[in-house]
Amino acid sequence: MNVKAKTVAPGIVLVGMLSLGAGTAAAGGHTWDVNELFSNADGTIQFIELREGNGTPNEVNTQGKVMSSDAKNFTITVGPLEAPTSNKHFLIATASFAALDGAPTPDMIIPAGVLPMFFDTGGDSVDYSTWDTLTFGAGVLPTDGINSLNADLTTGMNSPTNYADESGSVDASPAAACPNTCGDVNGGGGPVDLNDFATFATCFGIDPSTSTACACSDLNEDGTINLNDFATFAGLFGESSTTSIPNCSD
Ligand SMILES: [Ca+2]
Ligand SMILES: [Ca+2]
Ligand SMILES: [Ca+2]
Repeated sequence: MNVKAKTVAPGIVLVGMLSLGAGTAAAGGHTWDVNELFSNADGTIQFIELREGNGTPNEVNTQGKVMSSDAKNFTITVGPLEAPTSNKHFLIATASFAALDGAPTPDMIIPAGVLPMFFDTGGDSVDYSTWDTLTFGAGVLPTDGINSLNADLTTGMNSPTNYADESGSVDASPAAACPNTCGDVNGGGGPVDLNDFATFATCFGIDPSTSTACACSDLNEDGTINLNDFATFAGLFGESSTTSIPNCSD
């Protein structure tokens, strides 16, 4: 009995020491803060920028951590990260954000199942696995598609930064409705001419909701700029756009 106790106990102590070593000294993942939140008005375009705020080089274990809002959550699947992590950023964003001009490549895409509005623009708490939470009330989060919310609840131009230190800013503001008459793609009035075609060609294939400059190229106002619009455009070519109906889809 006495002999048995002496042989088992050291083994338990050894396992315990190994577990402790792996969990603390070797690598962690709990000093990441929710640093910046961005959303457009309908919550279809969002990003969460985390930042390692402790200057700690080995906080590589982001994988398995849970991002949660009051109503939704998902698990971070990216990691372990490559050290050093000190003061780095980690960008989690919607695929719709990743497609915008000026967007740095997200480190992880927010799963479609928690969209739109992973976090509620009207007030929410965004939490990184209980290690850090950014809580904001109604009217605090900008939704103009330009500005974002910082951890100190100040706002400013969105500044997404990823783990590779690529940063940028996006314009997710809603495109204005086309202010021109039908077929006057580039504005300025006059007949529908090659200048209008040049703008149309530039906008072809672009989502008009992401570009105010291309709003007039979606001639049938169905949210895409494609051959159907070209057919309408071709039919108007040479005509005086000032006499056209103001809205091609009317
Ligand atoms: Ca930022
Ligand atoms: Ca024109
Ligand atoms: Ca169209």
